[in-house]
Amino acid sequence: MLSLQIFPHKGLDMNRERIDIIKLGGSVITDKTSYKKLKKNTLQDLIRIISIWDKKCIVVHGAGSFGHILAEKYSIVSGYQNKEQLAGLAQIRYDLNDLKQKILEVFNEKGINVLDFQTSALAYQKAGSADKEIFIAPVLKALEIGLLPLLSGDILFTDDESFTIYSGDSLIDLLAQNFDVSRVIFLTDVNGLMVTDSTSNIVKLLENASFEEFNRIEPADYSSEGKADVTGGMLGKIDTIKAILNNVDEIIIVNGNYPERIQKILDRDRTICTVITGRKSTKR
Ligand code: IP8
Repeated sequence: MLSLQIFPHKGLDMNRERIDIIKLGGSVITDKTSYKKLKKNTLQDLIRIISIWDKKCIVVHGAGSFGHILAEKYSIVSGYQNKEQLAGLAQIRYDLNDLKQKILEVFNEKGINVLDFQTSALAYQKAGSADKEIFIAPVLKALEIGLLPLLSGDILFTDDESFTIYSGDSLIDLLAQNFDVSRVIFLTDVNGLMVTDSTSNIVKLLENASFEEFNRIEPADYSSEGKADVTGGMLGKIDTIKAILNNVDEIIIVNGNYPERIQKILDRDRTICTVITGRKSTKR
């Protein structure tokens, strides 16, 4: 008779190579005002550049109009309230798969060995805890053997509310706690973080900030475009960025509609973007 044995994880190298995490923002790869509208050309441009990235990386994509529109309609962020929400939940998961499939297709066209993971199948939130648990070993192993892991924001199951929205940004925070991450690059539809100068009241691009400087800036100082987004848009990013900064060298926020800027970041050249130095950086 065949007997099954459970082996401890072999080959999970704790002194592993440092990685970058790239977030394909939902607002840059989809038209957020139009249900399930993909910006195919932009997606192709971005993946063309990612396919020549000089380092091991994980790609996380946002949901854009494949997730946020129905998430708002069915109040997914509030957790389980009524059974009508289940139709919304199932449809959003279906739509997210659809978006992921479209992204995978473009990676495949570029000959990249990309492998997708369903975030909600790897992560869970236990009762009475704000922290999420993630089963990281499969992602780690995929990276180790040379695959490019692709994950996304998702609807996560929880003990307390049954389910909740889990943004790709929060997922990146969790990944940064578990991997040795050098840079996190947010590809968005804005040039970076806009801040309002408290004396002149002029809104300008924040080009560089240290971890300490970034923590001193009050949320009210950030300029917001006021776009509807169940995970809070750019303003909602701020706290997550502060958390991620604890575990990475650098966070870069760059406009994904300008592929040449991303190319410059890849080449470590200066370009229009926001660069925030993390707590772990040796460059400080
Ligand atoms: O677009 C949200 O992820 P995000 C996930 O990264 C859903 O904020 C399902 C709306």
